[in-house]
Amino acid sequence: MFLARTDKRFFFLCLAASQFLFILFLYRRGVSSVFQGVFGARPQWDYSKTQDVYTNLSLFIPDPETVRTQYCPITSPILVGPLSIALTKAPNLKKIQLKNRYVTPGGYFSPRHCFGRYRTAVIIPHRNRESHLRTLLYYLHPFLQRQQLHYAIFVVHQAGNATFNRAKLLNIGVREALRYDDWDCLILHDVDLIPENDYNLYICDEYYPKHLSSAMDKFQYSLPYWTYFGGVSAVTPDQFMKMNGFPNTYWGWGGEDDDIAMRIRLSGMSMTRTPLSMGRYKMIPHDRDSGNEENSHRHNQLRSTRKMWRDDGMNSLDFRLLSREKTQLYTNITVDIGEAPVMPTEPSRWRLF
Ligand code: UD2
Ligand code: MN
Repeated sequence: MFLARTDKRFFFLCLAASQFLFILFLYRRGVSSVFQGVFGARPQWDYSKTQDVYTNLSLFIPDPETVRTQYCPITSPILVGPLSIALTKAPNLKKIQLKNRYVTPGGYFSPRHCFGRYRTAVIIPHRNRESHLRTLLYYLHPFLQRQQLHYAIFVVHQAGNATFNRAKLLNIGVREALRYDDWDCLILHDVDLIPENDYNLYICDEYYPKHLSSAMDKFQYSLPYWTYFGGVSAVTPDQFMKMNGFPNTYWGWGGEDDDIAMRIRLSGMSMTRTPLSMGRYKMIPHDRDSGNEENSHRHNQLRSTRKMWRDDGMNSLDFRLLSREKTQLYTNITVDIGEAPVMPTEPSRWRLF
């Protein structure tokens, strides 16, 4: 039967409306769920069923007789997905060491039965957060071992009481970490963020900087805004140098993450992200630290990123190294990074800082 012209119109209108509703239905859990729904990828993770982060690691106790002959598989066979995380009490260092017997001084690890396919350096900016650091080390070491990475952990410690400078510490961490090994991937990691899913691999995207902490509990497991790049990210040394590293001039809390997001674009790259379903993190609850007060210049600074990024970064990095020390669970780098300059009110003069 042929439909009358008005019936036809009504029919197509209904069809379009139902398709629109269907897309809205898929979209309610984020863009990645549309692809998963349509292309039949991995089902949503069930975060009510979690496993201990040390599960199965004992399967990889090295046999002294065995000689490594092969690379580890591309995807580690012992990943478990959602992990149990308890943030009540930070474990002591002794306990963490006992649980991670194959981590060598400096916080190094290399899979024993196969050659690690990826070389990853984790860099953590730090001051006065010892209990957070212990919690992170407790969860991160087994997490990285499950992924069968060749890795090391570097903690960059800002000495003194001057205003904190997260991005400058990360620049220093990169420069220092590259003295130790030829890393494929640099993971820039807040001390208080614990990954909840071990399929969130700590390896880099071949082409673009990657944001790993796409879904944090403090933002109800969604992105606070589209260009957000705070928390945990992964860049190759080449990508890092291409954007001249991070800015050195953001003293105190805020703004540096948005500057980083802008320099990615300004240097001709884009940003990739772990899908929200996997990029989940718990942040250890905390108040704002003293010495890390809000940076009141950040909005003005962000207006001049376009002019500044080529001059402010790895090529202008200067600091005083106070010590390099290999502790059992990480390499500690203590630095004097100076003090926040008194900012002139005229933004065109900021180039001098
Ligand atoms: C958010 C971002 C963070 C950064 C910051 C603004 C999240 C989860 N993270 O963190 O990436 O963009 O805003 O600067 O949204 N730290 C110390 N000692 C201090 C102060 C800071 O170790 O006294 C380090 C530590 O690694 C910490 C990080 O700096 O995780 C960021 O500082 P924060 O945790 O106080 O700021 P937060 O949670 O708002
Ligand atoms: Mn925090």
